[in-house]
Amino acid sequence: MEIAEIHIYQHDLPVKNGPYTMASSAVWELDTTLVKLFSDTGHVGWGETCPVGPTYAEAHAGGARAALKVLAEGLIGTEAVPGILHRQMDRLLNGHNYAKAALDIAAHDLFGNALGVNVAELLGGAVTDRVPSYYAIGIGAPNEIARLAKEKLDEGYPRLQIKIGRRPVEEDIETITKVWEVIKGTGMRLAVDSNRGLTTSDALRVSRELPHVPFIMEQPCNTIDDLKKIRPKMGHGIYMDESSVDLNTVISAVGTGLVDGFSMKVTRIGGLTHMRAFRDICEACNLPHTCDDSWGGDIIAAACTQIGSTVKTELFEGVWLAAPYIESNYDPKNGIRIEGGYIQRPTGPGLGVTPDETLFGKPVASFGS
Ligand code: 0XW
Ligand code: MG
Repeated sequence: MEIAEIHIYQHDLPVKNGPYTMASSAVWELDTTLVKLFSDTGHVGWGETCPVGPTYAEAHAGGARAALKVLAEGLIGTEAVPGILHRQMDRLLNGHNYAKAALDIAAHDLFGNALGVNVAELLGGAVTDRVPSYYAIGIGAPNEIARLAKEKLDEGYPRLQIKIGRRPVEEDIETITKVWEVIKGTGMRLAVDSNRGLTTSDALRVSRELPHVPFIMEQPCNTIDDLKKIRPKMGHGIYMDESSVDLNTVISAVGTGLVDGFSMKVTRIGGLTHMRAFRDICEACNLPHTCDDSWGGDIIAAACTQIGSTVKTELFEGVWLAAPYIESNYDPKNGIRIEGGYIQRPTGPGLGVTPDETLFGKPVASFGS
């Protein structure tokens, strides 16, 4: 079974009740890229990649499409099997994991569709069809963030992430304190994410002033060297997010004991092939992690949900989806939704979702047709 056609689409995703705010950016509308693969056997697979603006990571929407065009030309005639496709992509282009991820996700969807098998089964098998999610609250005034924390607790979310950074650190400390007053004793887990936005001294201060609050600090500072500096003095666990750009970095961070877990993005690491290896490295070393992406519609959401469903329960920190910030689904029937803080996993073949492609208009580029 070979890849016969590749089509690339662009689609805008406005942020519901925007903007979505982080230390690194505030975003009102996201520019997503979809790819559709056709095999010579007539099977179809969809992939997607959607950087959350141009400053969150070393990734941007135009860059994804430019890289996809370089890749697509050389992939026509390649075996439509995820592992083989990945090696061929690496022969054609160095790096650009977030673009390769869209094709890797599409290859999993296509392969699953061709075999009549769900992607979670291709990835080793789901441990649950009710996949835990977590909610991320953007940067805001302490009282407002505490109010939203209560709302998300009442909705049933098992975990909460709050954003801090790039403002007086006293306001961050007050925010965490007020959120803890709301969720203390409820069992809701807490992540404090500064999206690279704290200095090393402010990261240490947040930890030092709140020894009684059991949160993990996600990507407190900008670089791996910063994390190395604060690591021995921190009273709280550190999870790596933006700095974990590939499997080599993950292996090194795990091997040197630099972090206690990861907030991992499927597209940053290169798609489901690498995400599966990442999951297995974490399981071997008993490290917790999430399965997320930075943004995206139903295709990304389904990819995160399928791999998330395969993670060992005790190590799983949940799937973050942009769904609460998006007006509607690509797939009106089986589209991914969060209800009561959990996601019902689609169990049909492939990713289990079928987008209404009229939403995407004409492809911006086509290869092999
Ligand atoms: C909360 N997220 C998973 C979604 C945003 O794009 C950022 C990200 C994070 O944890 O940094
Ligand atoms: Mg993060």
